[in-house]
Amino acid sequence: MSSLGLCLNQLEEMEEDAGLGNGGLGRLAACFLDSMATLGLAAYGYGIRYDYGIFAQKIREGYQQEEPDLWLKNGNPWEIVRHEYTQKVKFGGRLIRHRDSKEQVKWVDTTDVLAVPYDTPVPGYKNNVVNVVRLWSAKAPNCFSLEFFNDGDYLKAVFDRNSAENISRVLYPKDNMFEGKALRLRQEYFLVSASLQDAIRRYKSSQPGVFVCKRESFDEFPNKLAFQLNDTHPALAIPELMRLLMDEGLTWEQSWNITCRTCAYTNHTVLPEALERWPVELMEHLLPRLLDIIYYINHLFLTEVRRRFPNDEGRIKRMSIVEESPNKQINMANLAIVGSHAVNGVSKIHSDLLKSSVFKDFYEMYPGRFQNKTNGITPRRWLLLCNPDLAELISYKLGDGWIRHLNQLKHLTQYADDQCALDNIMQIKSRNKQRLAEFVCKNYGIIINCNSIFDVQVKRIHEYKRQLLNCLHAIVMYNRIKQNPNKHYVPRTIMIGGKAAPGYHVAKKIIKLFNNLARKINNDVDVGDKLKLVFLENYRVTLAEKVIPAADLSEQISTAGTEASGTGNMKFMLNGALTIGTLDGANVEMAEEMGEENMFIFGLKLHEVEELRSRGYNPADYYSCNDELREALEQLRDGFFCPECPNLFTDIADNLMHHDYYLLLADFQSYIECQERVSAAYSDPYKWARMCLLNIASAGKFSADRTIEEYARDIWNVTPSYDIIPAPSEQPL
Ligand code: NBG
Repeated sequence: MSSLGLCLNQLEEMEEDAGLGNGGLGRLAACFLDSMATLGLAAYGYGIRYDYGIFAQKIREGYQQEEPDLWLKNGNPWEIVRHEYTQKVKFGGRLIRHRDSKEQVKWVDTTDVLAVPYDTPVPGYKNNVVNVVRLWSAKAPNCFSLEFFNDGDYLKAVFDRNSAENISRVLYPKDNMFEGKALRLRQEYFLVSASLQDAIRRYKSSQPGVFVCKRESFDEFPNKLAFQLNDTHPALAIPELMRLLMDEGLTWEQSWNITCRTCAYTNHTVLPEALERWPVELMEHLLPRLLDIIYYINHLFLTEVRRRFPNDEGRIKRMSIVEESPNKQINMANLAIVGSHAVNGVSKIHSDLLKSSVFKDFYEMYPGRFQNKTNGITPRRWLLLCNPDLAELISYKLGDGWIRHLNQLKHLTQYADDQCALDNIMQIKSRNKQRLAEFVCKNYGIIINCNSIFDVQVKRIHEYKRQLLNCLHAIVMYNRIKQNPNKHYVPRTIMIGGKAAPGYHVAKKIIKLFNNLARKINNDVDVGDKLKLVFLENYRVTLAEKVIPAADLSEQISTAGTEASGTGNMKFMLNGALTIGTLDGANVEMAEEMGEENMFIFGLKLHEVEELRSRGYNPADYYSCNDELREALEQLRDGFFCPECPNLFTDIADNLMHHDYYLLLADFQSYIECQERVSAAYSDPYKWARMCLLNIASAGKFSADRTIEEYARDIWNVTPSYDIIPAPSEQPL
């Protein structure tokens, strides 16, 4: 590289992120791939090779604008196309039944699309294991639109190929939100059908590179394979596996037995607007054979429910896979539960909530099916790679065993009162902060005070995550400084980063609001460097790697009961940032690990949220007796932060004052007081440093290696191995 005059670091900066997911869900899968390879598990990650990943976010005049993410424009040296494993995926068509058989149904006159796999290696950590992530790209077969060829309309036939190839064109940019678009359903089926056919092909050949079929019997299938459904997006795997097995000649009963023993479902949200419900009409049109199978699964299932719970039609209605009103829809979560042998949530509180509310009926019917698997993150990317100085310090103190066995971090507690170790940690933090400050100055032209608290909230913009509560705190700080400019304040830099779904107007307005607050506050001479606001444009993995190691304070402030787990929370903890948070998602278990005295906890607890809502929540109760809250809301309402368009934020204020579904006003006072405790703690550098160290020392549980060990033991029935296998160069020929 250097002989070519190229600098490796510069080249690394130029490389595009593979932004093939929206937020925590896809990123979790990426961490799991790293852990599965490191634990020596033979695992494949299947997905779609989108031409366009998550959009690039530009901020213009404070507003988010989306630009297409053509991540493949300069080529992608890490992948290799495997034409030899191309699969055919069917759409549309009609069914021909053989008498009344549920097994022998022909799906004919389909429009077929080819799925072409591209493989990217996933190396384990220094163990010579390399797994693959296999992403499917859609391609029209040569015979596509044959009728037009016959009509002689050659050009139309060629242009029409787009409709097939559009399947892998673009990632739907909504996080935690369902949108019932036909193309999205086609994407989900495309992924599922190609991946299952690929797995069945591999099962049958049972020897790498051998194409002739060796295994005839499917008896061993559930012992050799496990399909872990990452939310319901691939839940069509259940009827599709049924279809493929019956087409192989198995009976319904044999196929159902294999399907349920092979599939398991992870739920990642309880937000009702995120739960997938596909219109029956759409399925009938696109996937008639699958709908047929779903109907029969539902028929057998409801028969069983009726037998177990006689005369309980309410229960039947709630549990049915096919919902009748308002429109006929397929409830994908119900389908996923019925067709799986294990169902899990992603943190303790979330898994309990599944059992007590969303899936209560299913829990009563199948109590043994429900589990918890608390999320984790890979310590290789989220410490070793992104914070090399801290990694080196830890290895210097403890050796490098922590890289594979993150629980060893607990031995850091012996340094909790070691001034020298605490100084080292804070020096590393300080250098990381300086690097981030340089980045912020270079990219946004804002000069920030490196002695201020770096107070960071980076995640998708969503009302339930309450970036608005953070904004209210910024307004309160500002008003206090203005009222009393000469008082001493612990300086802060509040940074928010994250993308809003392009059609989510409220989320987009929250971005605009924060940018307007920044404009006003950052240019006020009374404020100076006591308070600065920075919006981190185009938040993505590569930016997270710069921001997280430099953070002092991590904002995890969702309404209790809404964030399934969170994984950003764990990344901050591992890098020695302290958390201000509610008892929601994995925050609960973080507090358990480090002790509540090492975290800034505020706000309503889950049972209090439930009580308040059932009592009837009235936001006016809160602002009428809170002067600072009322002042902030009035400023939003009357255009104080937007003189050029004074009504811009009126709807935000009105919504908070009259509806406030996520209870920001109820948690406001508790949040402000908690932020005061943060500032006080930061003024005591020794205390703060000690808390940072104890955060790092307690982060062991949140290794994705621990999570994967639990999946392996409790769901997949496989045994991890920390063996180092011989490198290719060491293997006998
Ligand atoms: C998200 C949750 C997060 C959780 C990740 C990974 C969806 C549907 N859910 O709280 O909102 O950390 O999944 O489990 O994207």
